[in-house]
Amino acid sequence: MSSMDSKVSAIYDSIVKRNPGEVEFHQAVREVLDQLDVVLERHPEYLDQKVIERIAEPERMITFRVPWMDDKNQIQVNRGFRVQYSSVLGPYKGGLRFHPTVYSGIIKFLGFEQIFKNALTGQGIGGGKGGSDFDPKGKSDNEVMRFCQSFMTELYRHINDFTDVPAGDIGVGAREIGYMFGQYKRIVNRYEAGVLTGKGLAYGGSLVRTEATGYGLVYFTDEVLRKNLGTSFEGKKCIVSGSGNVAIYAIEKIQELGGKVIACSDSNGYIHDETGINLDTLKRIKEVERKRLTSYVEEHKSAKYIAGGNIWEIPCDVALPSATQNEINLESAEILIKNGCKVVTEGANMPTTPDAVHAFIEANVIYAPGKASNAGGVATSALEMQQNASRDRWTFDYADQKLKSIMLNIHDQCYNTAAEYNVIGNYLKGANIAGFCIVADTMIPMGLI
Ligand code: NDP
Ligand code: 2IT
Repeated sequence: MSSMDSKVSAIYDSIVKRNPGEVEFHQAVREVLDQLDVVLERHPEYLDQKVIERIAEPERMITFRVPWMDDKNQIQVNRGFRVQYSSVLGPYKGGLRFHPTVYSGIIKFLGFEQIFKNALTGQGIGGGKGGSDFDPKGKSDNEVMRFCQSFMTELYRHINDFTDVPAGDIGVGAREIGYMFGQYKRIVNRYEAGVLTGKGLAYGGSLVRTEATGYGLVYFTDEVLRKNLGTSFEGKKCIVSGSGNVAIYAIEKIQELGGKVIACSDSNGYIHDETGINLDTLKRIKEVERKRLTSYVEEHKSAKYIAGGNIWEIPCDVALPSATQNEINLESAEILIKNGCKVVTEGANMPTTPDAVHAFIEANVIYAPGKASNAGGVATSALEMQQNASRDRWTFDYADQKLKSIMLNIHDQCYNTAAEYNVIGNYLKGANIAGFCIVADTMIPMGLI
């Protein structure tokens, strides 16, 4: 499936060799390099200047101990990470993930993708990512606070509003950002609102940041539907996997645009409701009560809960994977194709395995990679930084309009780049080439960095 030429292939092999065992990172690198042959033919300077080798090596990677006391007065030790990947376009920018599966390979895959995603937003933000193998599930509020304080007690020395600006990702929402912001402020004795994004509205947060990734994904998908199929969300059957921040606000916007979301999931199973997911119930269960999806079916008799099942077996028109990496494999892709799915746009980062992506493209299913379609979250984080820097507060509608125009702009960059390389409608190629060229063209004039 690869179109890599021998030079790029040798670069890829050396990246694999110097980052042993980090399979998700290898996968993310390969996705980009697989698209670059045509670009390197036009831009031999990228090879001469060793742009790929330089971009693939993080500027800095920090790993640290996070000791904290649980509610039983037992000491717990977790590992913290921050990869400061590329500051070519601006301060490092990217979320923090708290999940037991976190290790260097996950942080580096996310940080690497973030470079190109952030480039596509056009907002002057570099790429970074961080997190911990801490598992927030089943932890009390006090435990989460103590963990976040300990995490920031080390992280604070590596970040500030001009250097590196973290935000949320899986397991990190407004609650965790609040605890981390409080600890940062206390240590540095500065009310430096722009050091973190995704903050509460009362202390420098931006309206629309909570909704941004999900809304942005749907704005992008709406444009994909219009441009390629001359249609809209009206009457479309949609599946949104996950039931966290991205999924909830993707569902909200799809419903507003007249689509019907018939299923969503968590890591234990999925709910299927042909009458459409009830968003008020879903929000209350997940955001207020912090309960599992099983509670949903207790309240809605039209819905079924399927433990451990495969959500992609349900026939749909549009699939929006919004839970985690590699959640659509080849088998699921083939089922989606067979059932007539027309569009797959990623809310999560790298949710589709490479063979599944290939299957979608071969079957003419329109596929958009997360680095384009889920960029609305980080884009609105950059809008939050802008408000913090100018001590301004925008209305919901103003921030939402900005988000929408950024997503349309990202769409057009991908679409037009694909057209320029004679692969109209190939958002995989369009996004990867457009993102890579922005970083490469900005980096070269800066000399040997
Ligand atoms: P949340 O923590 O709010 O929700 C994550 C959801 O995904 C939950 O439903 C969770 O289920 C499920 N999930 C997480 N890990 C796994 C797993 N290993 N297997 C199966 N299901 C899993 O995170 P977000 O909604 O913020 O993030 C979802 C995706 O979107 C991630 O890929 C993230 O990187 C990406 N993203 C997030 C952005 C943001 O602004 N938040 C921006 C751009 C991308 P359970 O509760 O059972 O764990
Ligand atoms: O993957 C992502 O783009 C995010 N988790 C959001 C990052 C951010 O800085 O808002």
